[in-house]
Amino acid sequence: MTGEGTSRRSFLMRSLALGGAAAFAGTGGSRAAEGGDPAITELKDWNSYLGEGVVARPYGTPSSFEAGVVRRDVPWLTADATSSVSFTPLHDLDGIITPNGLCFERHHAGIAEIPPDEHRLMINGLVDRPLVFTMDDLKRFPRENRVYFLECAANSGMEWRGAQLNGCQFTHGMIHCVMYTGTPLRYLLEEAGVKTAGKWLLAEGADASAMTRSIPMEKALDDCLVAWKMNGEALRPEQGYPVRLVVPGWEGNMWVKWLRRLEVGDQPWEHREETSKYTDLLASGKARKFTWGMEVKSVITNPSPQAPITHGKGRTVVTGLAWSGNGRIDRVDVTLDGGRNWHEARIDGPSLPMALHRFYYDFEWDGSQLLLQSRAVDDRGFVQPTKNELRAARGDNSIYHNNGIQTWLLTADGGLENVEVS
Ligand SMILES: Nc1nc2c(c(=O)[nH]1)N[C@H]1C(S)=C(S)[C@@H](COP(=O)(O)O)O[C@H]1N2
Ligand SMILES: [Mo]
Repeated sequence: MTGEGTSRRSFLMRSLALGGAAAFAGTGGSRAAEGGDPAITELKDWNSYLGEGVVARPYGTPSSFEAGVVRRDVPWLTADATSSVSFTPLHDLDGIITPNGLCFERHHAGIAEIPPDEHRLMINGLVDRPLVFTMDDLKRFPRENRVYFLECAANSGMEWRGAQLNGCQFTHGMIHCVMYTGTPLRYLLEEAGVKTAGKWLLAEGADASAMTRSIPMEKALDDCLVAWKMNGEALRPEQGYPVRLVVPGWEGNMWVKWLRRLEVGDQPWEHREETSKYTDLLASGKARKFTWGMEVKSVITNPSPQAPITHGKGRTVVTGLAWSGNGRIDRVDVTLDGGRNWHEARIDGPSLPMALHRFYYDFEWDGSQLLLQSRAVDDRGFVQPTKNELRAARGDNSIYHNNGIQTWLLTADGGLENVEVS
């Protein structure tokens, strides 16, 4: 086909042009050593033994050399580990999908271990037919596959008043992004028949915290999923096995895990998680409530305090993540000088609404001290604010919904520190 030939040729031309433009001087790889590099010339163990056979590892795990790539907690943040949080190691990951074993966890009463046969999901309240579903029942509804980020509203909460935690795992790691498989919540509600007065939904978990949140009916009927798979396999116990609610673009607290009950009502329930918690205390003493949407945000994941530059000056890759509960990310800019000059970063990989986006900025580091920041713009035109802009609008009592611009100080030795530029 001529069309194909032409497009392939023009692709080649394009990549050649890009290659030219992106050529770096004296970087990337070293010259072949005179006497030969022992890493190449010497016979290694692994060249000479027969390795483990298939199914030696029936469920595969990462290489032992990757043992440092793990969730971490900040012990002083919470009184104990059962009502606590662990953080995704964002600085060790690439692309937009979080591996299941590395998704941050937020539990109010630890991890519930539920045998799927014994699990039930009930719909009651203002419905024509109260219903109970087994897991088998749920799997007979039409399924959808969707990639979404889940961000806890408290992500970056410790950073409201100033730079505090040293690493993007801790400042921004209450987020993950996986592909969910499940059935639209709408189908289950249609089966039960929501009465005209039914304007709100209460979602309740089966864990010991019996966590509940009120969700407006428009959102429930729009894009929420009742999901039982993440990244193709069953939900992990940490993420709500056997079934959780997916509330795209909205704060993580509403994504009820171990979902056991959906009650239809005519008004919100005003439970703990939407009054005493997950409300934003303003300088006036009034609190904003029902601040569901997660606003446009980004962070540079590499380099960062846990991932310093070890290669010295020259060719350097800056990468990070951007996301918005409003939709897609249109643009990410990176600055090396604390916001004086901005450069458009390259977004690579899928650009999906309410999912993480991966960006890159390639540059030649001259070894000098820099102030690195990223700033995202979403497809609704929202621009990520500075932390000062955020504090001017909301005061400094808040914990939740900090989407301010993050700054890393890069020093001449390649190390990085969490700082603020005011
Ligand atoms: N049943 C139940 N659902 C829950 C929670 C919980 O403790 N119990 N924690 C909530 C909070 S505050 C967040 S941020 C997300 C965290 O989801 P994850 O553990 O999959 O990261 O789950 C939400 N759903
Ligand atoms: Mo949360």
